[in-house]
Amino acid sequence: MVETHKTFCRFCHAYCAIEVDVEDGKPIEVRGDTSDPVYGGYTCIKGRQLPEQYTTPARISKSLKRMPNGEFEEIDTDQAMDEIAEKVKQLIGDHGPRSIATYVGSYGYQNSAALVIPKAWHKSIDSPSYYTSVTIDQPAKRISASRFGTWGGGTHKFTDADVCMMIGNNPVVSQFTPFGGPPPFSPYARLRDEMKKGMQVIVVDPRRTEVANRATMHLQVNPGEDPTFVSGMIRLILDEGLHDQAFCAHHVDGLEELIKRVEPYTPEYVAVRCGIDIDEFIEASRMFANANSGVAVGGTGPDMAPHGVLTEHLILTLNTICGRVNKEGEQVPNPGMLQPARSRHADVHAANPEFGKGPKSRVRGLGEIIGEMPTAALNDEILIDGEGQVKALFCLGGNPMVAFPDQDKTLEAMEKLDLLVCVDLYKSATAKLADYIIAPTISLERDDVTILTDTWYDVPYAHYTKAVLPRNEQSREEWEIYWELSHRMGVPIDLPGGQLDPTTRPTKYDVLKLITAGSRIDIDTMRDKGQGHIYEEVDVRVEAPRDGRDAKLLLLPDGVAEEITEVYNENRWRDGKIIDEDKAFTHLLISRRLKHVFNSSGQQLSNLQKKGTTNPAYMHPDDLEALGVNTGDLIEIQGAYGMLVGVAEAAKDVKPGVISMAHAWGDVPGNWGEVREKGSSTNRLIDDHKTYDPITGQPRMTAIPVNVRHVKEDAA
Ligand SMILES: Nc1nc2c(c(=O)[nH]1)N[C@H]1C(S)=C(S)[C@@H](COP(=O)(O)OP(=O)(O)OC[C@H]3O[C@@H](n4cnc5c(=O)[nH]c(N)nc54)[C@H](O)[C@@H]3O)O[C@H]1N2
Ligand SMILES: Nc1nc2c(c(=O)[nH]1)N[C@H]1C(S)=C(S)[C@@H](COP(=O)(O)OP(=O)(O)OC[C@H]3O[C@@H](n4cnc5c(=O)[nH]c(N)nc54)[C@H](O)[C@@H]3O)O[C@H]1N2
Ligand code: SF4
Ligand SMILES: [Mo]
Repeated sequence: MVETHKTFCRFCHAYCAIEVDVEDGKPIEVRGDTSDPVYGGYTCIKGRQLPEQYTTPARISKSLKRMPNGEFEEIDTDQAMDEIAEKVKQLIGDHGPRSIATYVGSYGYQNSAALVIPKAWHKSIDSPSYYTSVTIDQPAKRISASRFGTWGGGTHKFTDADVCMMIGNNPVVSQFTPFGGPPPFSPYARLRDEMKKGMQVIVVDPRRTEVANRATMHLQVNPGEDPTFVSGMIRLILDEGLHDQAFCAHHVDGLEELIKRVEPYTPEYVAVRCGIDIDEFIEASRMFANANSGVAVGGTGPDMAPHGVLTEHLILTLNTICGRVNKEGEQVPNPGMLQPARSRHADVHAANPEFGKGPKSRVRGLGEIIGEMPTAALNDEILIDGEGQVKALFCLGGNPMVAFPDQDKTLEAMEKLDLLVCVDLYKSATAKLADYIIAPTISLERDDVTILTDTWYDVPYAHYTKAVLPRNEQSREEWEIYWELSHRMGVPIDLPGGQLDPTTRPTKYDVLKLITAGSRIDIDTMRDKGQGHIYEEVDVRVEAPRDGRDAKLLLLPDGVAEEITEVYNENRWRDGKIIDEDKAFTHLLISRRLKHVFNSSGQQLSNLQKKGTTNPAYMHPDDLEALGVNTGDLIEIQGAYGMLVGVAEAAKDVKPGVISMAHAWGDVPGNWGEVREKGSSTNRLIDDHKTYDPITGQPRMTAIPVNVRHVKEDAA
């Protein structure tokens, strides 16, 4: 008997509405749910592999404990949690609560309680050592918005806009767009539909990406030059008076000084430095400014490059001076279904920087940002002995060994821990080093609700899914580890709707109810719908400004003016070579995503392996020819801090002088010989203490200067 269930896919954060056929308790097929009012039946190749994810023998379905001989043995999960809780108590007694750390990785984001419960538990035990992948991703967005101030009415949405400019963002592959870009599903169809209605799309990327191929204009910039590009655009728009002068007159602060600061960024200067055609730059600037609606968005490209926080600030500035906000009387397309209802006004919420306060890191002058500790400092917090040292790490659906900057240092750190607990579906590069691997309750076995994507939709949509399959009794959800600890240690977990009962195991529904207490639409209503739904009755309009609210959007908060000038004064080039740490380099290695995997997830599944088992080093054919390298040859990529071996692949879409390579491949260091089967970690090239953002600590993770050399096969 085949039963069909409606749910949503949680292989990635796009949360596509799907139907799953279940036969004899096992998932056998996944299809897009054509009845869903937002997703309309879209799926990708990864989501369609959920049945194999459930049945693959590679899956960890029983918890494992590392024995003194180094081998893993199965352990009953309650027994494992008893032992882990004892160890945590002992470490807190000996070294204080800060010694207990959590890192929530990308699979924590697919569980709608995993970003809330661990954080609440950390607060309860008074341990600031709470880390997530966001701080090695795009923390620049929240940091820059927090010191800029926010417009009460929100910014323009994608649908029906006249223009969309994507800077280092490739949603056709990544399904990820920050606010104002195409919503995270069916991105190609969304672009096509809007372009048919007249939207002009500008893509700024060193690679002619899948989204660039469909765009009105593609500016193939040099990597790492985004602050120059956006400064130049701001200059041109202000110079030609194309900005929204009425909006600026009332709501921004620092315009005059900004005009002076961006003055040197002439079109001539920008075109040379970014390696683009001057006329195209001018045309794109006017195209963006002359539109009535639509915003510029940045993806991981600019955010991972040097000055990522500045670039995001400049993008906010660009959108703001062009007045791309919802004004009084206009509709707020999606005010968020899973958060408390609040009115929206045509005024500014004053800047309130989410950094520079709270606990401090022990290294590089860093400290808490956006309410968590910076992940780029976690290795050092483990490695540096003394007061405040991290001794235990809970790693929830993350893979530090391939995702953290500086792979050798990460290995040293993971090995130094007194306790490493991974909640992982596979024996990943990191889980292999763990003391315990706890079997995770996988998506189809869980209730979840669209909290993560709540404000990503252009319409008031939400989806609550019940578990499709019964849960594997030995498994635990990512958040549930903390309930287990709370239960054994008597630590309360306080949530918006009240305390989580430490005595009786709560259901996921109980937990979600407490997390979403007071939300605009109750989760019971969502659950009763049985599928995703647009809440048409939610119609929020931007109201008149409130009396006495005269805060401004800050175009030049502390340090920004100086940084704009600092970028201008930088000179990274000498004799046609890029200089890094006094050495000369020929190429810049940039980050990217691959359609058939989600970071390191998916590399284990047979249909996805057919699409490739390595992360090729994509280079322009002319560059390969100059090096005497053919597609499929091994190349050595050497940076100032490390080296990796990759498999070369010719790609005309990559700008000459650039290598485009995905991260989160490879294994623990020393996997040279297996590069064709496992790929290589680009984090071998990234150091965490030389080129990093002073606020977020995020190292340079793209635009990395490197040299390339052909490796003769028998030498590998
Ligand atoms: N050089 C470089 N480094 C980068 C980046 C880059 O572009 N360049 N990108 C950064 C970014 S944006 C991010 S988000 C991070 C990602 O960093 P991480 O989140 O640390 O890395 P992932 O590979 O996504 O780890 C996901 C883990 O979840 C496991 N998993 C798979 N399915 C399940 C499941 O159902 N449940 C559980 N519990 N686990 C599961 C996988 O086996 C894997 O070990 O990497 C960052 N690092
Ligand atoms: N299929 C798939 N989807 C994913 C993931 C995956 O691994 N696979 N990972 C997920 C994660 S963790 C995240 S954070 C999101 C990220 O989502 P996106 O930010 O859209 O990530 P990418 O697709 O890598 O697009 C980044 C683009 O930046 C360009 N770029 C690199 N360096 C520079 C630069 O210096 N300047 C400019 N202007 N551009 C540059 C690259 O060529 C690339 O096209 O994707 C998510 N979605
Ligand atoms: S884009 Fe693919 S992997 Fe992501 S949620 Fe949709 S079907 Fe799943
Ligand atoms: Mo990410």
